[in-house]
Amino acid sequence: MKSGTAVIIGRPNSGKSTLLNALAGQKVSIVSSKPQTTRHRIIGVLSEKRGQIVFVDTPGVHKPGYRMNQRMLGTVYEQLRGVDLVLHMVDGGIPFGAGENFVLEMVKKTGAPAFLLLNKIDAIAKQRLLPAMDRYGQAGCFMEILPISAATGENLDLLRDRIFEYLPEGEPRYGEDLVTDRTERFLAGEFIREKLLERLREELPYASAVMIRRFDESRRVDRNLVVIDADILVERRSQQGIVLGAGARTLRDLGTEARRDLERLLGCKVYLGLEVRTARNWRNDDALLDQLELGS
Ligand SMILES: Nc1nc2c(ncn2[C@@H]2O[C@H](COP(=O)(O)OP(=O)(O)O)[C@@H](O)[C@H]2O)c(=O)[nH]1
Ligand SMILES: [Mg+2]
Repeated sequence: MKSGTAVIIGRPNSGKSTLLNALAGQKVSIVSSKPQTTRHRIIGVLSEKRGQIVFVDTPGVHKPGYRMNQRMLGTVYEQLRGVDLVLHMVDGGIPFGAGENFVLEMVKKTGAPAFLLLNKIDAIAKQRLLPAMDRYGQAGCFMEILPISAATGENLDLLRDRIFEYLPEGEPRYGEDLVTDRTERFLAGEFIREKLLERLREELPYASAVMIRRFDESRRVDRNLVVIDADILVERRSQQGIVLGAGARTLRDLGTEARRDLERLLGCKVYLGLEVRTARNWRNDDALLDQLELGS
């Protein structure tokens, strides 16, 4: 049997989390059009007769400014140690540039076999594919260059086949039912944050976080109910108003949508209590970042 780890790296918004979910067959990593949606290392496990692939999703690679971004980039570097395969993902619609070169240099440094995944081919003109594939071919460090669509699933069967070819022989590391190693409590915070990101503009997505205060399963078996209390953290009082919206309607709608997703995730009823709280400078507060399980 084949068994190993494939780390997905790339710039923000290239489609890494969408790919992870598609390959894991379940939503484990949240997706949005906002950069910095993924702040953690998330795994998605694919188990088949021919073996097991542990996919690792990572925060997008970009220049670190805040302490949080430094810690996130640290997470990426850590994941690249001792991996069996690197999947460098790019948005096929964006021309090659300095940002992409930064990722390319990271890939080269790992010394592991690497694939280049040219994503979003559903949205780009076919005649732009070949030149883009050529450009990455020149880098000389990719075993495969594959055009894919994480969103529609195009070429993902081929991708799986190629990955299994390159993985070493070995025993599966996780049970075949395991899809991710993150706790339900952690995923709950992420699912709420996804709904928040969909509603927020500009700087606010970066300035907000979700902290789960209570994840109470005591009535899960007899009443089929999980009670979740969460704080939405923002950096300024004025941002609190934006999250609440007129008559607290934004927060209420967000809560309704998040609750539906959570009920699907947990397979039971969910009571969700949301509050908005100002935590100035939380992005530079190591104690808070620890509580949010953000890097180390
Ligand atoms: N058209 C198209 N959009 C995609 C594809 N994959 C991802 N996206 C979109 O690109 C945005 C960023 O996706 P996400 O997975 O969060 O990217 P990440 O930041 O690299 O994890 C989201 O709006 C996705 O819906 C794709 O194959 N085709
Ligand atoms: Mg992501």
